[in-house]
Amino acid sequence: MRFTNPKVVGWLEEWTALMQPERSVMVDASAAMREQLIATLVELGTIKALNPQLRPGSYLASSDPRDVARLESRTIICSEREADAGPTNNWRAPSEMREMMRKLYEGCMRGRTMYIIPFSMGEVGSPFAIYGIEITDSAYVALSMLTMATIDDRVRAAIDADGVFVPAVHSVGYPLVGREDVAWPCNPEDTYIAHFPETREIWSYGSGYGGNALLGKKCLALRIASVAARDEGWLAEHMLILKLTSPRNEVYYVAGAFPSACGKTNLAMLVPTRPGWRAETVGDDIAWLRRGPDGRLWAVNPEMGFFGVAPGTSVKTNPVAMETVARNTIFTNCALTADGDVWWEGMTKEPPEGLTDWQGRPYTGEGPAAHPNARFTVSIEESPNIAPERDGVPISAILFGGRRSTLVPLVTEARSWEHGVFLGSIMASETTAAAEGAVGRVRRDPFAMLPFCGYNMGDYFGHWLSMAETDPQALPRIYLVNWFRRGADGGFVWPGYGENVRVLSWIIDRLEGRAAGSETPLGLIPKPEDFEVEGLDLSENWFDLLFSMDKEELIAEVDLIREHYARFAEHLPKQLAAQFNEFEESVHR
Ligand code: GTP
Ligand code: SPV
Ligand code: MN
Repeated sequence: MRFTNPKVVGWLEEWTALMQPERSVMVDASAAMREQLIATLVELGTIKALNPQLRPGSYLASSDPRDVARLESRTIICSEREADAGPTNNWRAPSEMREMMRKLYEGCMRGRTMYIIPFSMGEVGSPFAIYGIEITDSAYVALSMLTMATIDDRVRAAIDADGVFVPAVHSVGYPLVGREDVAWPCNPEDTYIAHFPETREIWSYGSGYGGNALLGKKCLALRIASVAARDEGWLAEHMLILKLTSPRNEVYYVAGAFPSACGKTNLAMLVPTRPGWRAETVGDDIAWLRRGPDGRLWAVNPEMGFFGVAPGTSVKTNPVAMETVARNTIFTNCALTADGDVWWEGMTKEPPEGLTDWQGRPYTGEGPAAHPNARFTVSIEESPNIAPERDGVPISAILFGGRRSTLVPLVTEARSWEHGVFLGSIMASETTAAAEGAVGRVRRDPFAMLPFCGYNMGDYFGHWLSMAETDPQALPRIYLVNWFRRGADGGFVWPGYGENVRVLSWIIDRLEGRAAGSETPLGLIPKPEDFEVEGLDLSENWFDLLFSMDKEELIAEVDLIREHYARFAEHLPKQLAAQFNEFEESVHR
């Protein structure tokens, strides 16, 4: 089961010579491979088996406390020209970056096993699949990739046949020279996650965590794929995909771009509270979208697993996720209960007695017991509610959402594709624990792609606009949503989760021409009589709390958007400058 293609063999030899692993292992999808990886990780202390009575087939991984989230400051787009990385990405010249990182990689796998992981993002054999080979010295990464990507012998054979793959190099950057291994080796001082968009390569060093290390996910399926999508006329997006069946038995597919830890997994696993509605998950993090022969935008989820946020997940908020992670799940940085199960903030109202926190210390009640970015890694096959459609679904509506305590209404409808692109381009959201840095600071995160766009974001806006050059009426309608408005008491006004079906219900009514709306500077909002709130515990002035826009704040927003747009200089499409002028006028009207 080794490679024979000279291109693949040559690449593997080059990196083996540079990184000098003690041995190498070809990763396959066999049960024996999984068991071997688990045994290795248990022995090292990276993961602990959970109580098989409570959480069969499941493990808890504890990371180094310095390696708990994506590192945006260390994520770099190494395009030949700086302008092609754009104003929102870190940029380094490829030759300079290669030279610097080659030094880091030299001997970095000494004393270690190099895992060779041929994988596919997307269905094997589909023209839309992208194949890659990740080489890594982390058994945790290898085990996680087995869940998140498609790994089987057809992928290896296809790569061996034509030598076409995205080379993805990963090392934790902790060679075993004159020292013993540790439970979570990493190298925070020298961490870099580098992308070479022109040659479609990924070089990652120093972190073993999620998006920094599982290179099929953010690095390939978003950053590299977004560049391929630009060149080939499709879209690679940070989006969930939901299948929704209405009480009239009409089926709709909805995609939604929300920034990290802003509700994609939860909406993808929606359990509707309104009678007659049914929801199923197609994808929870990444969508690849293309125009079909019918002109519609068709979406696939290129992933095979969920790497989801644990805190806030409970039987009440997300029963589908709770059922999905009931077995065969790797948890990372959750708290451990006295009886050998996991716990996190929000799972139950009160933490159980005898808890061990995510860093392995007896929990004293101070600070969170689970890390705020604690996650579960689980196959989509464990979900009780996965939609059978894997090879593309036609999207009827696209949602752009974020965390905004104020200003942005619960839902608005864009007036056109172009206006929708404007709304996507001005999205902002309060930062979360999914990346390093302060939490709760409002920042512009266009299309929820700020950390994931592999090229100039201004050009990316233009690429979105270009989708409407042909057959614009076949494209999905675009909506802005915000589940996170806060009231005077600081709490969320909107109950969210399963109740979000009420927003989807209004959206479907709009698509079917059954509901009217009122114009606002941010698009059309519902008429109160068209928006179903029966059975909700809302105050008398619910409509204002959820939908009103403060004029002063809108005026301030105009200035913030002007600053945001100024960054893109000549890369800002003219249509968006025009949209901005219209927005400004409507605010002052
Ligand atoms: P990434 O995996 O980081 O890309 O995040 P995501 O967008 O999939 O976020 P996820 O659905 O995991 O939600 C993150 C946090 O937001 C969790 O703590 C959820 O409980 C919380 N959340 C999700 N949906 C809602 C909602 O409708 N209302 C409220 N109040 N919180 C929500
Ligand atoms: C995100 O941060 O958007 C994630 C988690 O989905 S990670 O894979 O770590 O990027
Ligand atoms: Mn994500």
